[in-house]
Amino acid sequence: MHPVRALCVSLRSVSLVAALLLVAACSREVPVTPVRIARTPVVEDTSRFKPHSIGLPFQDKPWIAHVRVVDLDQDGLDDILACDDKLNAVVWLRQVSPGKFEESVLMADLPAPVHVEAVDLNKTGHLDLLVSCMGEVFPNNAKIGSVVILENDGHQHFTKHVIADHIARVTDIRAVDLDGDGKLDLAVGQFGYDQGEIRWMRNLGNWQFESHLLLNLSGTVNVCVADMNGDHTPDIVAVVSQQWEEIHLFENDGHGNFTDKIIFGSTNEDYGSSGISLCDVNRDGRPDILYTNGDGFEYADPGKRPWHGVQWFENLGGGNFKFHRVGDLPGAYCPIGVSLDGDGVMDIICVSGFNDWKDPQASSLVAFKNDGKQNFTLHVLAHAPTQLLACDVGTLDASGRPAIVTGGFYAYPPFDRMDRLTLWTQAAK
Ligand SMILES: [Ca+2]
Ligand SMILES: [Ca+2]
Ligand SMILES: [Ca+2]
Repeated sequence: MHPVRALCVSLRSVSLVAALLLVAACSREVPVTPVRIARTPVVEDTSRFKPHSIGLPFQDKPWIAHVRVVDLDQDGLDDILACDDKLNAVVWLRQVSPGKFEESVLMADLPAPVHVEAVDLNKTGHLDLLVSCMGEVFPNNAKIGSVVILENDGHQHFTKHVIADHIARVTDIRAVDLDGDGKLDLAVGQFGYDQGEIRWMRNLGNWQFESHLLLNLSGTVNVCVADMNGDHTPDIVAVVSQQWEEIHLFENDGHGNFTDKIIFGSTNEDYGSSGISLCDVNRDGRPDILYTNGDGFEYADPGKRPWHGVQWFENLGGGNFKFHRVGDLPGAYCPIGVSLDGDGVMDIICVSGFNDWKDPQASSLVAFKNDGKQNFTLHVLAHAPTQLLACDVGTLDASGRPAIVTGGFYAYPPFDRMDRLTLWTQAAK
């Protein structure tokens, strides 16, 4: 570890005051944002969504790390992709008729897949899959991660291309043309453990890629790609957890040269950064950043922490952002922006992986309802199943209203109220 960074880390753990001093003294310019603990109104709203177990029955404790809604076969019906770390497989729940799903394994023998994205990488008109493989889900410093692309033959039969392996554990891969040559490149987040990194991979064609290092910190959870600063070039936003607890914006000059800007840093090294996604929360045309902190992996006593919750960063343009706390949620994971009422006002749903599961009233699925002016009310949608790490939304039943899919990951007791994949449908109005 770089000595300045090592100093930063050791000082960070001393106290808030010491941490504030150290950030000023540190060569890394981390903007310190005071985190106000928001007291949002809470509404018990458990009758709004009806749960349905979907997919294959399970015997062992489910380990679903990620779900993604996409119409994989482009037949007009949204489908569900999931990363199953008990099967070490990416599975496809095809929506065969509205609200009915059939599960199949798209690719097995994947080493701990934790994120899947669908994109037509080689421009054949068919959706290929970007699969982030950690090698091991639980802490491990070995170079066991891999970047895998599954090439779709047009009939949802896939050929595996291992683009990079023997690298620090990979947690997220996104595709976008970063150097402006017309080919889709990759942004890659690598959690690692003590050593991780963020890289971008230039697409040379014929499944050949050239790696470029962007950051060599451990703990990257997500990378997202969009034009964040309004200069019409795609940028990369990343959340780095572990002891860093930072959000980085990599501003792109359009040719794949990046400037790293830290737009958030917590002085709490146990802040528990657990995920980001992009959503235009205030509908001003600029993508904003949704951000959860609720990670409980690696803790001797995994569970709720009073600072866990949800926040959004308002994109002010020009690469500037304003922090807003949305509300508290112990164990918060997987923030997704969606207009639940279909009125265009962006609500935020998320799940809890690490709540106090001995308490039957602990929330596992919630929505922060937006009043249209970015004031949020916490709606508790469910208390069970517990231990949810993954969620997504789409048109997944005949109602046409947004439905939710969640995935359960049961690493710590209590092992009750479990489900592997759950579809949550809204009653038609
Ligand atoms: Ca489909
Ligand atoms: Ca840009
Ligand atoms: Ca916005």
